[in-house]
Amino acid sequence: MRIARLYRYCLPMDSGVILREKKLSNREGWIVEIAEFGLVARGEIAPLPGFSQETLEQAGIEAQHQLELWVHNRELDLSQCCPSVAFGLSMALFELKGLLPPTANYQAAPLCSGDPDELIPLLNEMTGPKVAKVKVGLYETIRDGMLVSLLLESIPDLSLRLDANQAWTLEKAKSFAKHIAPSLRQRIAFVEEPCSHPGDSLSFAIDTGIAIAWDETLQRAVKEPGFSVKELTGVKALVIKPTLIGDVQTCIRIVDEAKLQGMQVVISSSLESNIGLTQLARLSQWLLPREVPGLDTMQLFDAQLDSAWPGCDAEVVTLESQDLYWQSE
Ligand code: OSB
Ligand code: MG
Repeated sequence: MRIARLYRYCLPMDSGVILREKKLSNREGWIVEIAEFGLVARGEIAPLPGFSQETLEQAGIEAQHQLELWVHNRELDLSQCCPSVAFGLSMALFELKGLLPPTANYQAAPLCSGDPDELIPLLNEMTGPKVAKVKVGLYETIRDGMLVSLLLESIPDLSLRLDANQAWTLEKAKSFAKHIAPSLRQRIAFVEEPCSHPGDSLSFAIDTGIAIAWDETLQRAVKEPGFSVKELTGVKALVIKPTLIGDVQTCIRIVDEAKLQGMQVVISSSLESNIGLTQLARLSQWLLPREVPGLDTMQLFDAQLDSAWPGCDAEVVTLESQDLYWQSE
């Protein structure tokens, strides 16, 4: 017999500058729990305000509907679901079928929101590849340029992933590049989405020799019928945020196609709770064992569900303390 439950969680957090326009003080989402043959699996469905098109309520209704089909042994068509629901349900099903290997990659690229005094000691302690992520495009390009140059100059084996979230015009992006000495530019692993128009981002990469990555552009492209990674050439890397992309199978296809194109792929967080984040760490270890994932977002949370994320001392609350919204008969 199949059993399903849907919890609605609410965890205090401070998203800070990570979400530019829409600061969050609580993260809300759904945890699905499915059970069959004495095995239990979970998945997280957490549309991200300002990024997901679906609302929390819409996602919950859709998830409940799919779970009702599942408990009645009906075939699910996750390709018809919104991305967060497709991701959470497919993760739970993968886990239940034993298809998601247990080993996780908890190594994360530390996320810096502007203060180098915080980041430098942290980076000096890092073992393994020294890679960090810095949000740019929030302030003047000269300030971003100085911060990036300072970090690269103080830590010679550091490489940086920068993320502008489409904040720059081509002109601004080039003005940022002017503040980075050419000898430092190859240690910028990539700039995610430098410009509001993808074409301008490609021009920036060609003109400055600084590599770029797609994040928002990939999210938009996968929604097009007949999407293929081949359409996205000209970038060094793809950032996959599964909650914003869709089911696990689609994420696997993107990884496979990107590898064929010689592109780097980074699995990244959409501010899921530690439950979803741990599954992303497992997905990254499974599909991209040599890649540092972009999962340094538990630091923004003031509480976590059921168990602790490595190194995170936020209060642990039980899943049962959250709202059990629906369960199967
Ligand atoms: O801009 O990449 C982003 C998290 C939520 C929404 C958008 C973004 C992010 C992150 C996640 O930056 C952390 C990472 O990618 O390392
Ligand atoms: Mg990004």
